[in-house]
Amino acid sequence: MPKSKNEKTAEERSYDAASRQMIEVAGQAELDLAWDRHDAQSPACPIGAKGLCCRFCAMGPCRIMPGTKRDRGVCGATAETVVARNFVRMIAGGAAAHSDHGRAVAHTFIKAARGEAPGYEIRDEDKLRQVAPLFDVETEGRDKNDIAEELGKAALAEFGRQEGELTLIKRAPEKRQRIWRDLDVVPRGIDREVVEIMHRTTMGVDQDYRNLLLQGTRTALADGWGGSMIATELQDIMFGTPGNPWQTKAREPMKAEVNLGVLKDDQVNIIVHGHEPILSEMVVIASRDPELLDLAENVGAKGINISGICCTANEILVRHGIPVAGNFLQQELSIATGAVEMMMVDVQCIMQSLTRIVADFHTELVTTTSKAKIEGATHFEFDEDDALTSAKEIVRRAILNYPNRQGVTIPEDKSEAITGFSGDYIKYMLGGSFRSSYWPLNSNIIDGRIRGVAGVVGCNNPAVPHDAIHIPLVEELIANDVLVVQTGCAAIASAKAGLMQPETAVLKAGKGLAEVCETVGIPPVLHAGSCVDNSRVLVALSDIVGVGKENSRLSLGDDISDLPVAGAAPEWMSEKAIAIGQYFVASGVYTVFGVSFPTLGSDKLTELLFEEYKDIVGGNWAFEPDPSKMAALMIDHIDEKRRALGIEKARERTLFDMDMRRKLEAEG
Ligand code: NFS
Repeated sequence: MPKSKNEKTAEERSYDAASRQMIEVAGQAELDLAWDRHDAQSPACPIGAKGLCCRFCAMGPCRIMPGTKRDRGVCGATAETVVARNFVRMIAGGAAAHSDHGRAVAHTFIKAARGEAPGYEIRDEDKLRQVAPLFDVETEGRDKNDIAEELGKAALAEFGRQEGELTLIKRAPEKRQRIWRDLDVVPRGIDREVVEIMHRTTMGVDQDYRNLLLQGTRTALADGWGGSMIATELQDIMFGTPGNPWQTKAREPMKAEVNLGVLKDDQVNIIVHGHEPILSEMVVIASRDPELLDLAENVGAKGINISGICCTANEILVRHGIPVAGNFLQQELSIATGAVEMMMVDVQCIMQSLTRIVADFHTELVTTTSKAKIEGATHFEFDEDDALTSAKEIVRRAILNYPNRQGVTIPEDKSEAITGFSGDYIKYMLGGSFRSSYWPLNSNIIDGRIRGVAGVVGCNNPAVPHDAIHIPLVEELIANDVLVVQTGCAAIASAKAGLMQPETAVLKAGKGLAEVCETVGIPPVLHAGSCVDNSRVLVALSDIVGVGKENSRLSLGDDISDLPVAGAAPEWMSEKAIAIGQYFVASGVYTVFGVSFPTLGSDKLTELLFEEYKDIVGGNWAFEPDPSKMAALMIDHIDEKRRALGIEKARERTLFDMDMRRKLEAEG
């Protein structure tokens, strides 16, 4: 099939040099990429894009067009109701994905504690003893596996819980908890909230957009403070907390290489792609097996090179420094290098198009879980009861595929990044082992060296140039003394662009931020992990509020909504991003999304999310596709919060224009 490969140049499609090179290579080979399919799908249906298409019963589908005779669905549903239904179903989808991941981790965690899952163990006992009391699990004088089994069961029970409040809600500042209780949005159980959204959005149930949004909020909170937080905490205990100085004893940041240049032309390349680290952790261990290394040598390879794509990549990057081949829009490009013996996938963000691309190469696409099979891929059910044997079998298969390699084009581009900034590690970096705390951060915010903190997270989306919104946004934020914390594909974008190196502070950060980063020895852009690890940010924000309780001189208010912080997902595409955005907003964080916004079909609903929420939940949404305007919105918000705290110093906003960027690039 002839491809629309020339509709846009590689430069217009991606900011990233390695991706540009591979887009050209793929174009010459007439490979069909996400960008081509996006062009073929354009223009997008304007009704669906604004959330105005209702397909929830067979009287329609109804396309709601406010201001015309089609201003209601067949059942009479208004634009507000239809847009709200679609929006909260996105939240349900995102929360379900994160939470089902959390559930899978809890299952393995319990087996590991019982010794029923060889290869998995409780690695971070300190964190185990920190988290267990949150679930009222006694730790005194008990063996770590006993504690872990009880903790795992308690965590698992949160999913099916029917009444009361989710346990980890109590980690939020007290004022925040009161806001939620007053609104009656405290989640009762993780699964229950998702199911209730599905119920309320079927034909003829909840037809009040405000009421639908309350349930959307409750479900999003069940994700951030429930399913995602359980995933993060149990993974840390089982696989090790990123950068935990007490656990690794290394007290050194994790260094790793990022971008397609990590693929090796003389080694067996295995890419792990998806989200759950349960399999990839074992594959990393299997790849070091002497027998398999011998086998690799026998087939003519100099070793076995594991790298990752998407959040699986982030999980093994932040814990083991395993290289990252790329973010979401690089999954097809990695195969087009011809250098990948196997792409092994589990769940989420895996494009079905991979089966078409691998058909042109020797690469084998392997699905590993019964939850996510792809027609045309090889399915190899991963047995977690005998994980290492499963992992070794998969790795062996990849090795045996090495001799089938034909032409290889691996871009040279790769960057070094310092990663693994879990909350524990940031506190340690700031305060040392004896005074590990966020107090130095509060102090630097109060004296103005650090203006505020921004979370820049989320995906790639072929609707906007790849990484090209992320990078200028992050650069402009740090140039204005805003410390940036990142997760997901956004973090990979910055790592590729070299923004996660200590020298970035001197080269690109504002004077105050650079000074702090140099003193503490951190880059101004911190990689905190995968998308479920956004829960780390919630805990960090609560801890920053907590500093003020211990020392009023260092107080930044008594709620997350008082903090000079903001969030953004500049290139989002997944329902998971909407769930994350809603739980940040509902936790009191101003959050800006780029690309497009799925409620623009209803003025009233959008007004509720963008304006009224400020008074209702203390955080609100905004939509702005331009990175510089997005930075301006976030910085203005941070300054407004500084003024309210009485710590604002008059200063100009540094506009990071093209001239400045070119100058810096020339210097760098
Ligand atoms: Ni997050 Fe991770 Fe990437 Fe987006 Fe997908 S990988 S869970 S959803 S695309 S950031």
